[in-house]
Amino acid sequence: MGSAALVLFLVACGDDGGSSSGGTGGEAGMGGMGGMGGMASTTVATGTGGDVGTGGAPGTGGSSGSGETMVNGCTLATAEDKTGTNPTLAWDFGHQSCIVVSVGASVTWDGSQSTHPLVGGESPTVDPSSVIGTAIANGNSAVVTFDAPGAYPYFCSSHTNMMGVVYVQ
Ligand SMILES: [Cu+2]
Repeated sequence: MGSAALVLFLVACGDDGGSSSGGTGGEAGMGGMGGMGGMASTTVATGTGGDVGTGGAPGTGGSSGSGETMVNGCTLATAEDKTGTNPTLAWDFGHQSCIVVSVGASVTWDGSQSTHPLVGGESPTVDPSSVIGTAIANGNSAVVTFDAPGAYPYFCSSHTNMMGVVYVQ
């Protein structure tokens, strides 16, 4: 009984040893190839990292954009905050206005559209694509609803010193 048990034990050990040796050898080989692949990937990744660093440079260029250009006598920094309202602007000789409104706001220019035709653009150049060019004019006023953020310069086509900008945020 003792000998049989020992033989069975040895056979069992032999089987296990053979199986695990073969398996370990295979895995080691695969692992080696994987290691080489990993090194190649690491080299590529390092190169990509360099590109990301280069990408940081344009960010510096963006900061130079903080030097805000004056348009129609206005800059966003000095514009009057009218957010949350639908403001009415007095539209007459000498008009100069720089305001900030919320997206969806309606702005009314209260004044004769025959004497002072409201147009969009940087005075004295009309921008035919401006939403202000589609103002709803009733003769004594014009109303524009601003549905998209941006800067909307405008002026009077008869008196180009009547001007301003509506900043929509
Ligand atoms: Cu005018």
